[in-house]
Amino acid sequence: MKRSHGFLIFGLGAAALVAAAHPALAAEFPKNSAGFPIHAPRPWEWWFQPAASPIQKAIDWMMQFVLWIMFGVVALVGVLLGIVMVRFHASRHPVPTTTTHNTVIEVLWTVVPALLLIVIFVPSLNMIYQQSNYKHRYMTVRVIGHQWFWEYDYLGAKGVDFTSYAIPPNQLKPGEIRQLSADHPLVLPAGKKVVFQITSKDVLHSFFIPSLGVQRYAIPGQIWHQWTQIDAPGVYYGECNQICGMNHDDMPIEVVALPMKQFQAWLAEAKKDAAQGNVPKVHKYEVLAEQAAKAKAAALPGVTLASAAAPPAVTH
Ligand SMILES: [Cu+2]
Repeated sequence: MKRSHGFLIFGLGAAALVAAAHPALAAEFPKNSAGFPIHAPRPWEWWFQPAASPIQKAIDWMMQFVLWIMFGVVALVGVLLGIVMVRFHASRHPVPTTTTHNTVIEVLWTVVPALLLIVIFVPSLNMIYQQSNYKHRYMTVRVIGHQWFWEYDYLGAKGVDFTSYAIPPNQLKPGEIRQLSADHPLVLPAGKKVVFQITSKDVLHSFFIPSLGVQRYAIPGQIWHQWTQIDAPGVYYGECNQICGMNHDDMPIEVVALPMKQFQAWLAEAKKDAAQGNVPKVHKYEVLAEQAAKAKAAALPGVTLASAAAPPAVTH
């Protein structure tokens, strides 16, 4: 008995430490040259990446909620097993009882697990509804999987449709991440609801951005939806997580979330580029961010990005 108590206390202590360390670990992010936090996976990270969207926060909460219930169940069963092994060991309890039924216990072990399932089912169903609510979107991006790159088509922004390839390891510049940085990142506004229309041109892919709570199969001939709303400006990473052929690992997803004004400026530039038949220039958002910072520092109203802002791309 004493021993199982010891294990229980140790387990509770370890779990409490992990729970306490989790927000502390999430507190700081390295910054890129434009001053945006980089939300990338880190060595020895063994929890989810810090949540950066309402859906991912809900997923994170749900995971911990179910984890604690599971922890309670495992601890209870472990303690009961311990009691049985110690107290009813053949040496201490040579004559077994002939008990076969106990109504109270039988009712309990039916009702309690059923209640636990209901307690898990209700928030889980709620989350499914939340995830499939595409109303009040700000914009829609069609995401198309290809062997082996992504294509992003900004619906409602004429011609803004570009491909996004992994940067080969020998061409990485400082601050870029191997197998995660892309040549043309998906640029989105922070704080706005964005809906992805996800499909594929060839085989099954999967559009997966863990910190934003986005994961959907990209299926040829079908369009599946998923939405996100990025909490704050930053760079977020994901990858195709459906084995899709030889270069499956060359399908990273890099999302750059910009403050609204910078996003509008970027979109205006991207539209201009598209009208000339060019893809949006590589990492132009960094240039824009630097311009914005300079303009702010110099307090020159003529140089602010607002002047370049275009009406938002709203589609339904
Ligand atoms: Cu793929």
